Amino acid sequence: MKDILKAKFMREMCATASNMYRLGWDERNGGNISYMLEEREVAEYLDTEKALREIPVMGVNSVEADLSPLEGRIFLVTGTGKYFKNVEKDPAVNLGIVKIGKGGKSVRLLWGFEDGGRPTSEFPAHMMSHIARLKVDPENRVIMHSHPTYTLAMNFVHELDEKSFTHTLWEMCTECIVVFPEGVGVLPWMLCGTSEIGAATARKMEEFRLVVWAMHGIYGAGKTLDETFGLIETVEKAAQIYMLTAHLPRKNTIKDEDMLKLLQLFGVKNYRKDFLDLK
Ligand code: 2HA
Ligand code: ZN
Repeated sequence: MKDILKAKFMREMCATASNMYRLGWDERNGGNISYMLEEREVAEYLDTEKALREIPVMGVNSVEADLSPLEGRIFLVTGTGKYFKNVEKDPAVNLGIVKIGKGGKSVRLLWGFEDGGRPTSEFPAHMMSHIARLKVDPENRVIMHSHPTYTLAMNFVHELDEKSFTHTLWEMCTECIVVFPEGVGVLPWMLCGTSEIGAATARKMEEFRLVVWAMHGIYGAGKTLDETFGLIETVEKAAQIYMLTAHLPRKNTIKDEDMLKLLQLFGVKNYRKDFLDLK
């Protein structure tokens, strides 16, 4: 068997967690990532039938979550209580590879969580989001949760309706509307680590790859770690520009007609027309 610490998926996961930490998005144990792996890629490194232990699916407390649509699927996932700061220097303690068990009520640990750990407290929200995204995009592989600073700051001073929040972000960077043309979903403040927030996030994920958890953070979904990171990074950049300018007199703006020209130039058809105010 090959050395799993050298696997491309492992190196990418470590680099992503380090980047997110250094950007200040994931203080202490904030944030979590789950990355669905193909059985054949994992089989180069591990016996995918050999479980080290069985772990019940839970959030902060036990939860009601039906993960049966993911039965047999394998995820590389960050651990509960673990710090993104430490993932790269000790992946085998801070990360785990789990296979969703029969009926979707527990997971089988194939690798990692070497100090007795278990998947992130947001595991139900992640898995329900995977189920929702896979229905609309069979190539989706990644769910990522983070606490990006300016996105959070914006939650405290901007209206939280999806149209208005998305429109402001689109106005802040020329390419925002091309990067997330479907807009950004917004959930009100809710208790985290529960199946309620998991189900609410998953419902939004049928429509959006980005879901803001008001005054908490953001969820992103994508085909790769890079794509998902890039989505959150783009929202965060736009939110930063908003927060740097919101208190100053606005002299210029990117107009809705300009946004439409961008969509046409990049051939983007599936955008939220109702989030634009076109004459
Ligand atoms: O894992 O970010 O939302 C810590 C969190 C919970
Ligand atoms: Zn969080």
